[in-house]
Amino acid sequence: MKNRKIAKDANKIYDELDTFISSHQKFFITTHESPDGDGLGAEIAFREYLTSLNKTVYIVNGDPLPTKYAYLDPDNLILAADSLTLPEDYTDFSLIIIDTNTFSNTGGTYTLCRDWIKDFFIIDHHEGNSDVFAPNLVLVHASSVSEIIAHFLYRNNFTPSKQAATSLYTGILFDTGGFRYSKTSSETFSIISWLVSHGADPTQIYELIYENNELPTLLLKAKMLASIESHHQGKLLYMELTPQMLEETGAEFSEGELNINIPLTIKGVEISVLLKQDIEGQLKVSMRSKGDIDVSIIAISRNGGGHKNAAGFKSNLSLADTKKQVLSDIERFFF
Ligand SMILES: [Mn+2]
Repeated sequence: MKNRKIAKDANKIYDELDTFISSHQKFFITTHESPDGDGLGAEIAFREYLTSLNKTVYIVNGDPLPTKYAYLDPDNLILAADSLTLPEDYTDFSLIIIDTNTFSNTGGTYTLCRDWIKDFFIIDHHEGNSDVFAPNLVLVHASSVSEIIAHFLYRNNFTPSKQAATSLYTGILFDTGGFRYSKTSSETFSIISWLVSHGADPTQIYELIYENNELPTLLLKAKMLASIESHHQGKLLYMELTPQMLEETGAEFSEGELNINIPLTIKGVEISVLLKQDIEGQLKVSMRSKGDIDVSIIAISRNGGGHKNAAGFKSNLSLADTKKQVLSDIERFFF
């Protein structure tokens, strides 16, 4: 019965998204900084859907497409906010924000649009309290924004191309860690079945995401693992991803970020903390937890966001001071 209620609520907000789409003709689609497989896959599929309705659509992101996701965008549809020449009628465009509920998290797109955008709509699955008063489709029980959009397209009797099905499958696979994380549900698997029936190839997508790494990525992982510190009798593992590590290995920042999940594979670990900074980027803190430990409390208290088991925030302090601060914040879970 619980699922029926969720389905009913979702239908109501799917209607709101339908209304938003039908009341606009021109759209920018964007996702958060350091875009991941979920945000990117959802953008590609949602663009295809809007295009099928004869809408004008540009995908505009604050950060470039990570190399490993090039297969999601063979036609180079994803544009860079910092080098975009706005169309003459740009003020007619509305904005669809995917996989974050905070406009400012879209980085370069926020800078590009914040002064003139009249309407935007948020599609997301994260908890957090920013911008939620804007029109939105936020389903925090969903495994991924790709799952939300796949359900929405299915409900609207849309037939996805193989490319769109592949993109949405990628997003769900990525955000569920290969159908393992706690929000993986029967609804996830039923929509996965639909995507496979429209051409998403599980073996091929698995190989593209998980067996397509470059040597620098492995060398970066080695350096990050070497930085691990154990706290609270091994319940908390702390790790770093520094600009120096990126310079020494030549690896991409987005590859290093994924290593935050590795400490959770160790027996007895309840929280994984990663301090990460791209070359010339801002220092960020990412946290992952198991079970009932709600790390989003810490992220939100530091003006960040996320959900119970995965959250983060940006820091303007030095790495050493940020480390001290977050380790102190986290003590609340162990005393
Ligand atoms: Mn996501």
